[in-house]
Amino acid sequence: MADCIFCKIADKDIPSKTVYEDDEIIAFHDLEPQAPVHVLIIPKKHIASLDDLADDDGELIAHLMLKIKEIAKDLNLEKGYRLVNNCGEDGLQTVKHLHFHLLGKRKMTWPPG
Ligand code: IU
Repeated sequence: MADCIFCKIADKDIPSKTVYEDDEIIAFHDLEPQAPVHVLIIPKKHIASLDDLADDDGELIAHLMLKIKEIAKDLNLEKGYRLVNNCGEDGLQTVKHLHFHLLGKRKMTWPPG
């Protein structure tokens, strides 16, 4: 999508610190990390949010989820991590391209803000 910053990252029009990439997804370091490790995992295909997933996106999302545990392993998050998806206005989603935050290397707190 022309105006989408994460589509531009996926297309390499904007550089990112990529930690994993294949034909379907890309994972890169967040520009404003909220933990010592803060990586965003996105589908390359533009999907605005979790709410906008279509029934036939199942394989893509399963692929993305299964890669997250590999990425966590590659990033040495052996003590655990948090996976976050902010969806919509109340979820405080700021970038309207589906993404999952992978946060690690610090003890998280609960409940989230
Ligand atoms: P959110 O779930 O939509 O609130 O998160 C968007 C994230 O994208 C946020 O953590 C930003 O720091 C991050 N980000 C980025 O890494 N690079 C960018 O160019 C932009 C946002 I715009």
